[in-house]
Parts: sequence; structure tokens; C-alpha cells
Amino acid sequence: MRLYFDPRQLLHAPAVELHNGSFCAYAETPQRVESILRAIGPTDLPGDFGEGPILAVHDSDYVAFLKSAHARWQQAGRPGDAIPYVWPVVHRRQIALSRIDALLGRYSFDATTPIAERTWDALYANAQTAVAAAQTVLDGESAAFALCRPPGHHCGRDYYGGYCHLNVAAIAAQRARDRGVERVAILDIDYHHGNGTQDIFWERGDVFYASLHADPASDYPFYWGHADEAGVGQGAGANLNLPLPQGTSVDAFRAAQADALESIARFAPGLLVISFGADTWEGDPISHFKLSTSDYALLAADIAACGWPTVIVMEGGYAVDALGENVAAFLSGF
Ligand code: OKP
Ligand code: ZN
Repeated sequence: MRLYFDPRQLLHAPAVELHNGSFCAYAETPQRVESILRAIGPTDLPGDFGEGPILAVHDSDYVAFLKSAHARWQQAGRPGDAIPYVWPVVHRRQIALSRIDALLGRYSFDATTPIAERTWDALYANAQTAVAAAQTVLDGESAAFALCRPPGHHCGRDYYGGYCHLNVAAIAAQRARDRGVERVAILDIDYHHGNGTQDIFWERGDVFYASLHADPASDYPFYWGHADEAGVGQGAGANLNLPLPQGTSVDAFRAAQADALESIARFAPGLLVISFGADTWEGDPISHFKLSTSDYALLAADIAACGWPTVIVMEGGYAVDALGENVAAFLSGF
């Protein structure tokens, strides 16, 4: 299987995050990548596909904001990473927003996702990694892995949050659409619901989104991910949420995944994108499922047996020492 990664993705390195009321070490650390690289071996650099694939998913004003946010933060005299503290939720007038704090609140939905000095360079490379894996599968490989970092499934067309700024799975899926694949499915098996991916394709019937995740009644991102969210308009019926309780282990997870695969099979995709998070592992520090390392090979084999050309995009997984083995186990199933 072809594996893609660009070392510039490590340039996004926020120092701290706001976690349960205090600042702690950032969980989505560059060391996650080092663990994965140790376990999967050498990777290929992606080519440079330009900004086109990014702008096919994200609004241009949002991309312009991401590029300039940290410089504006510095111009305002601020130290460290850019972090929002105000949001236009109530009576959201958005006239001539220019103050960096106003912009941060306009384009984010949480305060856990800093923008650091080199964040844009990392995000650009991250998107290229996703496109390279998609392109390899479009060119005829049965599967490819994009070692994306930071993750992407929490960010939407014009908003970031949940450690995510560019939606790499959506960028891969849209690339396939733009290269002639009529129906693309996304299977999201990260511990958290991929609210951004759901939002991006909410009104579209050409991209099916199916997600297994911790019930939003108990877990982040709280405001999305319930079972009755099915899409609207052209997208009605093309969104499937399968929330699972904390403590879920492989039997229930595998059964839910089989349900998702059955729905995807009815949709008959020409290509599958997997948003793969290893934060479903039993030892993950911020999550509460009970999958073991060997379970990932089983789950992957169930997906591979469906026979769809498959792009695997890395999302979460925060038990850094075990992360590499968990990813390698998943890839071995293909
Ligand atoms: C990103 B991905 C804060 C806990 C929640 C955001 C979690 C983002 C997970 N106390 N922080 O889905 O793995
Ligand atoms: Zn997650």
C-alpha cells in the first residue's frame, strides 16, 4: 500500500490547549506522527496539487483567514498561539470584522484548537498528503494511506475546531468527485463524530457520510452526531450516524460497522474514504471505547472485503506510544 506523509505537517505545534478549565499540553502533538512512522516504515512525499483541492471544499475567505491569522495575532501584540475567546453566537452581527479576536471567533467553534506560527504551512502540506493518496487510488491502486496530521473531520467549509482546520477526508472525497467518481462514501470510525464532514456534505446526495462515534450526549462535539441526523434536500438519507455508548468494545463496534457498510453498499460508491481514528483504543487518554490493537486488523479486513477502492485518512488517536502499532494493525487488514 502506498503511504503518504509530508514532514512540513510537523510545523503545526501548538504549546497548550484549554482542557477542562486549565491549560495543558496539546494532545494533538507532532510525536503522534513519529510513533506512526516508526511502526509503518518509510512514506512517500505527496506531490504539489496546489490550493485547488482545498478551495473545492473550503470557502476562500476562511482559507485567507487561516493563512493570515497568526500574523494578525502577532500584529496585535499577542504572545504564543492564537486562541479565540469570543463567538458571534447571539445576535451574530458580522460587519467589517477586522480585529483578530473577532475573526478567531467567527471562524471557530471551540477554544481547543490554537493557530500557531507555522500552522498554515502544515495545513497546506496536510491537504496535499490527502490528495496524493486519493490520486493514487484514482490512478488504479486498491488502497492508499494518507498520514494526515492535524486531523480534519471536525472542521467545516468555513470553521475550525477539535484540533482540525482543513477537512482532509472531505478534500480527498471531493478530489475523487472532481476526477469523475460519481458517488463517494466516507466511513468515519474515529471515536468522535465528524461534525465538519457531516456539515460539508449535509445537502449533497453524491457523498454518503457514515459515522460510528461516542454518543454526543456524553462526548464532544455534543451538538452533532445524534442518530436522527440524516441530511436534507438532495442529501436526505445520505448521512448515517451510529452513536455508541462509552465502554463499547469490538463486538458492538464491529456490528455497527457492518450496519454502516451495508448502507454504504446500497449507495454503491465508486470510492471509499475512511476517516480513521485510533482514539477508539482502550488506552486512549481522552476517549472511552475499548478496542484492542488486534481488533483494528479485523475491522479493516471487514472493510477491505467490500472491495471498494479505498483512501485511508488519519484522524485522531492520542495514546502516542501505542498509536503506531494501532495504525499498523489497521493497515495490515488491507
Ligand atoms: C479530535 B479528533 C477537551 C476534550 C475535547 C477536542 C477533541 C478533539 C478530537 N477537554 N477536545 O476527533 O480525534
Ligand atoms: Zn477523535
